[in-house]
Amino acid sequence: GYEHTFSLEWKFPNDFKLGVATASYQIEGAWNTDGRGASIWDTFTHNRSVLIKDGSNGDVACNSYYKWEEDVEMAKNLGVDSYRISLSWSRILPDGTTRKINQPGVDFYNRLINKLLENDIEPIVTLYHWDLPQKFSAWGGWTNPAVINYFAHYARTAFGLFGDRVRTWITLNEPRLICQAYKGLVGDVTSDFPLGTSEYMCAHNLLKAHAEAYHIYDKEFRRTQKGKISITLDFTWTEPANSSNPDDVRAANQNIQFDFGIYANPIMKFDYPKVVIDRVAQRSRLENFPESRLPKFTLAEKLRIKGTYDYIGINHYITLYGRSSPEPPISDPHIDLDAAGERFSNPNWEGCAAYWIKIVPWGLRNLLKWIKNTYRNPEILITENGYANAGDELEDDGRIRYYRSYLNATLQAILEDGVNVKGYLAWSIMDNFEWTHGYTLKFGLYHVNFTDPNRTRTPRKSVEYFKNVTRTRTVG
Ligand code: GBH
Repeated sequence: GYEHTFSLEWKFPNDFKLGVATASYQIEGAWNTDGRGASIWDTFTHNRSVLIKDGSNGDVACNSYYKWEEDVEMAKNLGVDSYRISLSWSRILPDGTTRKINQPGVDFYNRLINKLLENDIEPIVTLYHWDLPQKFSAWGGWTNPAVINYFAHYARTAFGLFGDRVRTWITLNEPRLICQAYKGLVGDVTSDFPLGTSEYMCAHNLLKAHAEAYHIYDKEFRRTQKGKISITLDFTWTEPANSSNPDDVRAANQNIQFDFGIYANPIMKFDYPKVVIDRVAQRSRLENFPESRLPKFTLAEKLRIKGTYDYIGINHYITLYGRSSPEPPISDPHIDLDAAGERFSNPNWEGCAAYWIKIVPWGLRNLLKWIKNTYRNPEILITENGYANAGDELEDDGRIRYYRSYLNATLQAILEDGVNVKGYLAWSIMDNFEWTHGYTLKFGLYHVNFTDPNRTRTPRKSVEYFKNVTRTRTVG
């Protein structure tokens, strides 16, 4: 059953991080200020604005490059323990491929990190949240293994510059999205590699890049900086449509392995999941490829990737049902055909302005239990979870219902299921540039007025709710 009882007795443990999350391109603005180099998102939004719902871009966004002090005050007002940011690679290393450091960009992050610490708020820092330096676009972005060493250099640079004050690092945000949407949905990247191949080349390179960053931290910085480092994966929970039907159970698991296991297994176990290796090999053979479209790791590479996590970061928004369906016929290769299975939502679940987000708190609880059981109870940090409005309303009772139920599911997972969840970061502290949805979807606890040059922030009703959570450390 999926009973969802609320208990006001339950408290978030003292060391549990209650926080909020942001990302550089979505909030900073100042896209060509103070020496920042261009990223694939600048180019994409400028050249292909028809693909952005409202034709907008992140040139100004929330203007947080200038309004960072106010952002920290908002975080302080919310009473959060942690504030997740991402670094803009091209603000620090404008070209991406040279050692030249852009000091004003470094100064910006120093000011922000220091201000957070002065206010007793822990900065949680993501190295890469999709804004690849433009230079790499023509190289094929992450489908090109040459990017790995440049990322490693960037990671080392960031640890050296900020690691004396950062205790929680995230290498990559949602590699699946980077790879599966790179042909247009996630920035301007040119690649001739066809779908069905590119997703796997990209995943392969990202796993190696993550592992390099981890080992650099481990070898060169951990002893003095004493932090933790891992990756953030998105997790769409897929519940078997009929859990007493073994075919549905298998189909649901297969979808989870193609979405999540493809990254989690090499890092938390060893190599890609067997079902992914087998299915891509089998379909590649039927498609007449000389070898599997899924690249192979050498033994040395498998060992280098294995264990590169101090915790696991999870972004969670979506629960779907999964059921078995006939093997898709052989046609143009695509990772979705390799994954097969059929996924669907329940029209009775309460939704929000983002069509893909429904309020299904038991999905979070089930996925947390699944991680515990599948990967020997790792430390988990929920690095994003959130709800969207479409309009300018400040009375956001839906968001309050959403946060309350997902925070409660998190508590149930900790207290009843013994899952080792160490934090929950709400997406997001304020409305921001929602990628291809532009400013049409508003995920903020704070409303931002994007027609006002001052980008005025106004607390929504949910700010009061969240303050009560951080004050009482209960779901209220
Ligand atoms: C996260 O992933 C991101 O990390 C964050 O930056 C983002 O703001 C947040 O979620 C809220 O969306 O209409 O075809 O684009 C987002 C991944 C992107 C997956 C939108 C679902 C909807 C399908 N999501 N996508 S589409």
